[in-house]
Amino acid sequence: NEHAHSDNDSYAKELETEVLIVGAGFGGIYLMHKLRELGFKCKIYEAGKELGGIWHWNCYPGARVDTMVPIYEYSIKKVWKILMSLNIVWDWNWSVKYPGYEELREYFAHVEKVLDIKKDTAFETMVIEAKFDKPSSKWIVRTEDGRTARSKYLLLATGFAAKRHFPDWKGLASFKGEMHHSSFWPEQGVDVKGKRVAVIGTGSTGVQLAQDTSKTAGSVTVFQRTPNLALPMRQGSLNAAEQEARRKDPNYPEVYANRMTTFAGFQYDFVERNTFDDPPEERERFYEKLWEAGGFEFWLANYKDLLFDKEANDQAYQFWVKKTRARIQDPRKRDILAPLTAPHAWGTKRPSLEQNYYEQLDKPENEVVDVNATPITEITETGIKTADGKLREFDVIALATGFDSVTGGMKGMGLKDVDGVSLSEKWKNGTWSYLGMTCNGFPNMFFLYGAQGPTAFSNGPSCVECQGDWIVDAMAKLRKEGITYIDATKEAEESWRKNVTALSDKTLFPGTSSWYMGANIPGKPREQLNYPGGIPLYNKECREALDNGFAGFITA
Ligand code: N01
Repeated sequence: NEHAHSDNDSYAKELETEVLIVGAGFGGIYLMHKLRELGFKCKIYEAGKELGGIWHWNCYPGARVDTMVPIYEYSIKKVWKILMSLNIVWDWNWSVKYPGYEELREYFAHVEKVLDIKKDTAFETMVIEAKFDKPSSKWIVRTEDGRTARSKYLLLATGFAAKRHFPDWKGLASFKGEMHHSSFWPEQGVDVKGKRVAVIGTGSTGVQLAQDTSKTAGSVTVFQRTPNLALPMRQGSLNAAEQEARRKDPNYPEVYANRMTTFAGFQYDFVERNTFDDPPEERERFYEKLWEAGGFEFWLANYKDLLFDKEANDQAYQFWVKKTRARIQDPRKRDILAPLTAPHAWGTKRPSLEQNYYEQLDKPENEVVDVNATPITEITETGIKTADGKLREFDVIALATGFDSVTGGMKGMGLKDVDGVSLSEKWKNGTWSYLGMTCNGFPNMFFLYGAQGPTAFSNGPSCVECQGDWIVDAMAKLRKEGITYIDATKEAEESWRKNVTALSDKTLFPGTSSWYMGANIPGKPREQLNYPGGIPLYNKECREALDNGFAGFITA
């Protein structure tokens, strides 16, 4: 490794740096860029081979973002001081409203051209331990291949989906065909033409995988535990000239600024009316309008009580079920994919954006297996066995079984606090953080897009920029005030956890078994893992802590 990267000192066996960032996705890149502008010396350790985080890992068939561009991109505008010319990251034209992984990878290549991140990044560098050394007041970080980094600050930008989940089915390793987890799909792809494909799981990933592979596969069998209450994406192409013209508008940056004013960091927000404020015909017209607009509008631009009031929520479900059932001819599949009774409050699990998922699964060669009625009991050499004793044979099995989301990545990094206690021990019975960015006992460490931040309830880039700006401002303030040590207090953590829980308890989220609540991993504590108060309130709470002289922190 050292030899291969001799021109890049980020791979040094003993690395000394002011700031070590872990992860080179949206979050890590943003932090590096902003900190460099302020003169901080930064390095990134990244487990993958390229920039892009989840878009580096995700190359399963149909992988595509469910958030519309340009709000799913950086707001960064960079001035090259030496050349005195302006070079901007947002100067990028997309071909479609919801780009696929290939195009997102091109975007990250463009980001690299402008921001020059790779020269300070060590790829294929997996962190296995990080502990704070009290005498030197430095983080000592070890990598899988035996390198060590020492840094004043440790910033974690490892995302919420860094640890894959494989259910412990009997015989999982015995399958003789091709079997891949969605986030570890072979780069060269898998030829599914004419083949018998199984997709296990119907989260955002499973829906895209099934929809896409069914175009060419001989047959697709979806193993569904919970129906995805998916929404029509309404994909559309985008024109370069129009995008360029739009960017010339002096008000264009408002596109990004507006994200910080909405609950989920989108371009739209819940309306200021409750569901039953409107008479039935008007409500129907309103739902219809959201439905036609497509994307997440039916979720995030809906009535403001959608995620708070069970009866209001059921109105939305009834509309969804009527629209969706009309698209499925096979009565058995219709009942599995879109049951008349809501399986959970609508929108308390992440709805997928689909293009023709229901029509594809409706085709006679494809099958939907309800694994609640007949759970998977075993993976055999040739296929998947269910509780009714039936063995279905396959050439390819796609595991779209998700992640030990939000906390799994950070728990798996070997992080140790000032007393040598591991984060996985600290979080064994539940998650404690302060502001969703710091942890008591882990001084000079900040994380973003993780536990108890807006994370999964937010557009990724919006969350990253909101939290990233806070971290960068906090570090600048520490430097200005000559503070070299900062640690969240236990009390601050307790009250942040209470805050997150109280906000969550007002919503319908706790009543649904979802990865938002940690419920997808056997034995994982059930708790709200994301901050459910929306970006504006979150930002206000975090800014107050900063403006009030690092309230909730011990500094030295
Ligand atoms: O993972 P998931 P994902 N037996 O955890 C099922 C983002 N993302 O990779 O719902 C049978 O959502 C499980 O069933 P259930 C996005 O935020 C974005 O799809 O727990 N089934 C579920 O159906 C997303 O939410 C994009 O009952 C089992 C599925 O596996 C997040 O990442 C694309 C099982 C896992 O779904 C995670 O999405 C992809 C078992 N033992 C991902 N265990 C876009 O923007 C699990 N399942 C498009």
